[in-house]
Amino acid sequence: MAVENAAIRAWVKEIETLCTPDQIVWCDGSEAERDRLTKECLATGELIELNQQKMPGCYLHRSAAHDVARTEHLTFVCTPEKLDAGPNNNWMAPADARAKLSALYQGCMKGRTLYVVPFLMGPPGSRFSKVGVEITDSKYVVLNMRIMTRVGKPALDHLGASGDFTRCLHSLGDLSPDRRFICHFPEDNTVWSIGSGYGGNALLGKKCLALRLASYLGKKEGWLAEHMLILGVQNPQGETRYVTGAFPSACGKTNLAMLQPPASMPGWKTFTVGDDIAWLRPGEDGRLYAINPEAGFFGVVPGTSKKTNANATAMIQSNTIFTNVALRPDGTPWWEGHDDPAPATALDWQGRPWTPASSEKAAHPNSRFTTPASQCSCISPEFENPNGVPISAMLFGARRQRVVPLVYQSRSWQHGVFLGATLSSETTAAATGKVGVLRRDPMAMLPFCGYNFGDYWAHWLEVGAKLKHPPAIFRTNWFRTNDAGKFLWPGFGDNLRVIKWVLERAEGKGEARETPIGFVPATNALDLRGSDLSGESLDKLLAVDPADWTEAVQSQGEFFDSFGGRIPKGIRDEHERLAQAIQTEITPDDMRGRDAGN
Ligand code: OXD
Ligand code: MN
Repeated sequence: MAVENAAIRAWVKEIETLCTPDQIVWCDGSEAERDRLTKECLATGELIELNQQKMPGCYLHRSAAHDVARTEHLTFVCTPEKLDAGPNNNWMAPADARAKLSALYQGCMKGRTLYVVPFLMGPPGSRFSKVGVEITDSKYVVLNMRIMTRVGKPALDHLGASGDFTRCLHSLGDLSPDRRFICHFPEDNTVWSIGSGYGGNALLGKKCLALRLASYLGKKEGWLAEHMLILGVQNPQGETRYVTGAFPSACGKTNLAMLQPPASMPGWKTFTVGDDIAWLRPGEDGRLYAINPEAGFFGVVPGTSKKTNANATAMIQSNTIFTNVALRPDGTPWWEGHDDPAPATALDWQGRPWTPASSEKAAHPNSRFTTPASQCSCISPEFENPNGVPISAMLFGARRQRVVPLVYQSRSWQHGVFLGATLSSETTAAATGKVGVLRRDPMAMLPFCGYNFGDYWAHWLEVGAKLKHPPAIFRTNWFRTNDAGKFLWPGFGDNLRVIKWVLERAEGKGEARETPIGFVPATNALDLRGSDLSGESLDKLLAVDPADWTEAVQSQGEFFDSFGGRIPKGIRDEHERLAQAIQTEITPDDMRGRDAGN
């Protein structure tokens, strides 16, 4: 493909000199290119063909055993001033990062092919959309980028002769975690990644461009880049409203984005606009509009079944790349939580013989599917709308066994930003490190915000001030457990019951009771017709315990203190207000027998 853009050509020349590949291939996004690369990957073993009769166009990739998740400790934001990256990011001085990584890139593509992948994030012709160009030496990355972004002509047409694109340099290097770095240079609109082939580290349009660099660009240009799904919900009267939801990785965003209404809610329909990332801008009518910058889904496989996500189950039967799932003797994939029972024998995610008696899991807990959005039967008719969809409500959700009720509403935009800023969640397998540890994850953006959280919250407040009709903001928690450790809320399709109340509240309807933390559904306000939830479980799900919240307030304060003077006053005010509201509720009996801190 002849790329005429002089800035792209000059940059490719520069990287060619640094990485010294044997050859350069310019990717055009064509079907012929996909077929050629797939054949090459089958020959090298980068892909394994799955049963083409049962699952046409599906392939399996097995990654290196130590390259299976995002590596947050090896991810850096390289701003000239450390404080601008904030305590929420690892930081390296730009010159040091360039020197360190240049030494690793030096000659790293010798014997390899350098692929140039121009890609568009967002619908063609949209003022939201941004162009990136990824240089990579991984065919697997090229094949995944073709699913996750709009590759080739749409990107080059959008860019024209401009040099305003994100320069995304990726090499597998030697795949060693000792020589693995994912460095972001916000001031140069550049990402340098080396040493990993894992999605979040290597498909640079996703977390690197569409969240870390885009959040920084959004701050400069007056918009927001968020780790949010976008869901359209149509009520039985035929009216469609849009909701976004920020949840940490592997907390069910893809399932919620493809939610199937329960049989006991006839007439309701849902439409997926996005499952992971939203770019949001104030519209001329004073509402907030969102697009999904991606073109595909990179979803967590384990747990995906007809019961948890029938839409995803159907969509991954063809044209899907599976990474690190198990392989059954008939050439079809299998994973924990699959509709079929465990096979008598299989190969596990590393290609080793596996039986149900094996002590290890067959599929890696962070195994993934990559599937084009066009295969999703509930994809929204607005998916390609260049103007985006107007957002009525925003959810901030997390995985909390205790303390946080099923749902509650903020009193205002500022209070809603505070609810997002104080989000905390138990960790999952989407990043390396211990699973199940409680950590603060503001707006589910801890691994993805490309600058200081203090400045980011101030920016949220500024965006809100521009909105005449801001979305209503809620916190949700599908993961509260009973004393036996069992989930109290059924989740999945039943989450629509919560969203129904959310949309009622967004329109000034729906019954609520005010508590120190915000508005919780009043008794009988949630539509539970046809659900077998007991009254006792509902009470537990909606309980607000002042003693628990006294501890939470203290831990929030400690967290905010770590940002020093960069915390906006509005957020401090909300914290102070919560502390006082809890204080007036608490009795000495509530605190008896508790440790301070949380
Ligand atoms: C993802 C993640 O892959 O959040 O979406 O890790
Ligand atoms: Mn994500």
